[in-house]
Amino acid sequence: MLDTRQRLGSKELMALEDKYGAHNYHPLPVVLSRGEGVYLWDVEGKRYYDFLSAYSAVNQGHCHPRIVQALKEQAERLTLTSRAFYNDKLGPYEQYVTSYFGYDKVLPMNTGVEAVETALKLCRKWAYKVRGVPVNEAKIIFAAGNFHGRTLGVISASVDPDATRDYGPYMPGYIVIPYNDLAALEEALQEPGVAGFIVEPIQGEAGVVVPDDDYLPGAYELCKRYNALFIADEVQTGIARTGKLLACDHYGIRPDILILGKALSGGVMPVSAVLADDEIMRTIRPGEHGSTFGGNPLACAVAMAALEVVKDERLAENAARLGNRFRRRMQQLVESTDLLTLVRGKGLLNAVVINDAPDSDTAWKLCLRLADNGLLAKPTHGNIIRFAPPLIMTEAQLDECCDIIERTVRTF
Ligand code: IF1
Repeated sequence: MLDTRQRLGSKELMALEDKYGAHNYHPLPVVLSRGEGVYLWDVEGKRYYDFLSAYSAVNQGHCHPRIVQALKEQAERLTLTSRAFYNDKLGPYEQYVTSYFGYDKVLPMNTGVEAVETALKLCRKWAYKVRGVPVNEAKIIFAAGNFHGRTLGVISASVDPDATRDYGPYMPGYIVIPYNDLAALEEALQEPGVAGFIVEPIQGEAGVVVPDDDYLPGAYELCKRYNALFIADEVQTGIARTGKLLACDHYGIRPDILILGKALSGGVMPVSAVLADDEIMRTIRPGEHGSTFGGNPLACAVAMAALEVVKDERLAENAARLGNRFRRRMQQLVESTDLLTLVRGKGLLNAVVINDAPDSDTAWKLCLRLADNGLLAKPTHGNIIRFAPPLIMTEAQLDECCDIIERTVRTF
């Protein structure tokens, strides 16, 4: 049975997904079966450079040997106890991750959106227990263009009709303001009951939108002035992706609540975390929040290895250096072709904008050609392509990838 399945080709495998899986995705027509470092292979054996890194979950590269080793060793000892009991990996991991990021405490979860929900619940708890907001009157501010995940509580803050259509009614207590707009933030913070502001330091789904240099420090200052929590969703921007350990490090600000996911496990399994100091974290008490899998020993072992790799292999430095190199090359390309209008990003989280309408299919078609030429990237909107390779890439590999992109654009 297994043998026959392994021999199926791309066409058959795509047909199976089409027939038996919900149609909630529209993937590029590439069926992958193996990954190593910056490379992926499809079932026919064709090799690609990965320029998505599973939406920045695979910052450490595919199947990193140290992370996989940690996974194997722990999988053979103990995988899950639930939080009904203590386990011998959780305490050491909590000590490690809090000192790594500089917070009093961590609340371990699994997916990114669960960590976002956790942060929102923490913010509300803090509003009632510490700030003294009257019960059920807490409000949280979001920035338009946000992407924080797919739960009802989180899509309620989305301005993307694809995320919200026919999923109402929505969560009350949210205020959505324009991104990169400090005046709008200050106005919203003056509303009664506002307890926090949640923001992505760089908006991913919106098309790798980097705010003005004074935006995040200014937003942090405003939150302090109005006694609201500054909550950073670094699920995508964190863990060295933008050239610093956290994107907030570029601006010298330390969020009151920090949300991490994706690369916290190097893409090996879902591991997310919410970090905060005691004044905030101690407002949640036994029985008031949790999950079956959060803090499981397998996740703890994997996350510790994944974070060690980030430090030991100096991935933030590499992302910063390669990012500059990438944008320099892309800038030259932008200036010498009519197809592209601009490149933007930080570290190895970048995007190029195509000279076409947001609802065109040009980015999709270009991504198909890139795949033909051995490089996998994903459109975000019809006219934007995100480029986010694993952070372990070498300069020589990056140059080769720039050559592929350049050749593909010039012959498009
Ligand atoms: C999908 C985008 C990326 C995130 C931020 C929380 C989450 C995400 C800042 C939730 C997740 C994903 C999920 C993925 C598409 C994707 C994405 F294009 F939609 F915007 F990465 F750029 N906060 N991002 O970016 O994390 O619960 O998924 O673990 O297919 O939905 P999750």
